[in-house]
Amino acid sequence: STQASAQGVASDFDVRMMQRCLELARRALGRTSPNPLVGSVVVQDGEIVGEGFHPRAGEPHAEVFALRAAGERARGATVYVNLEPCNHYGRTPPCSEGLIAAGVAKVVVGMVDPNPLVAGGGIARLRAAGVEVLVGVETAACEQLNEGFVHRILYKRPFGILKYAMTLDGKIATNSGHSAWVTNPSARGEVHQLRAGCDAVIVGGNTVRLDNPYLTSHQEGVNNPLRVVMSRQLDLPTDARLWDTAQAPTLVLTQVGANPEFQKFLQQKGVEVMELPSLTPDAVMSHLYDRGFCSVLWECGGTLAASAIAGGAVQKILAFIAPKIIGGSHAPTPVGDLGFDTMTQALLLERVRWRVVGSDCLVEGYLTAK
Ligand code: AOF
Ligand code: ZN
Repeated sequence: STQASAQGVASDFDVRMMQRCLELARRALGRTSPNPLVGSVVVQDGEIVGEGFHPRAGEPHAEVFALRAAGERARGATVYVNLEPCNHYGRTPPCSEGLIAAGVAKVVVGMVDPNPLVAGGGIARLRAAGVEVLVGVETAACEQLNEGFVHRILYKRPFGILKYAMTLDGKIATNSGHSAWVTNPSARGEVHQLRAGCDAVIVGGNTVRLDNPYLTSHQEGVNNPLRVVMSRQLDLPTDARLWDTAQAPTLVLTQVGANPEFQKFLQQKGVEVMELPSLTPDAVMSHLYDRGFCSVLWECGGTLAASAIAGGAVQKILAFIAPKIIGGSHAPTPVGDLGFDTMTQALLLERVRWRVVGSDCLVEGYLTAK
């Protein structure tokens, strides 16, 4: 019937409302893990009568805030939400029941929740109660916003992003290790924004010694990720900026029994130190999963980057390329030895995008497990 086909089609208005959901969801950027970023809008007679977003795990879900704001005007309304409403008792009660109790007529869902506790159950529950449900509006944008959450749910590891900045001749620093700066200020600004959306940023000891980075988001009121240093020997400087934990917390991961004196020094500085039985990228990601993290940024040098890639700890690559030439036969490159001898072994990026950032170029793409 005409009615059935009309029900299944998203309008331009639906698209705009879903984009509004994503905008609302992003207000909690970097603060919701292990939960997803979710925004919701309640519409009555073509007008927004309530909005909400999920502020952090343990707090009510987006739909609850939006329904509260709409009050009685939720009856007969259409509710937009970028992730399928939940149907389980977690830290909070099921949103499916809340939507049914509020008497909404229709729910428009951006994407199905991959969480096995939900996974289509929320949609089925709503339909069983006679609520019309439209699924799949702005799905690609919804999936990208929560790619960390989705990866965490599916693989029981945080989503790993490797970010690096290199010159046009493929170097991340000069022969001497100097690297401030490869890219222009607007590219560095993008990196700060990227950090705001991540739960942790990881470097190795070499980056601490050579770059002495802050690894913060450099902006008031936005999330700073946990700064993680991987170091086997703890042969690290005493005056590193990362040991100042006033701006953001720091975690040093090392191997069992490493440099007890330095461990004590770090702890006195307020730096958390943890010994892992084996200090591999996967062991680190496993630990960060246990902490409830969704997205982790690798901002390390080439040696650690290669082992993170080889260890399956990198799902996405962001390469900033600056139109500079520095040469140097010993100048470090973004990815160290992967043990490949022929071009046929090359890791191929998928869903590749290019864009200009100031005077630099950003290449983004996804690695898939071979
Ligand atoms: C929604 N809207 O705003 C969020 C959802 O422990 P809980 O009760 O917070 O449940 C967490 C799970 O609920 C999370 O893993 C995800 O599947 C879903 N999150 N769902 O409908 C929201 N934050
Ligand atoms: Zn919910």
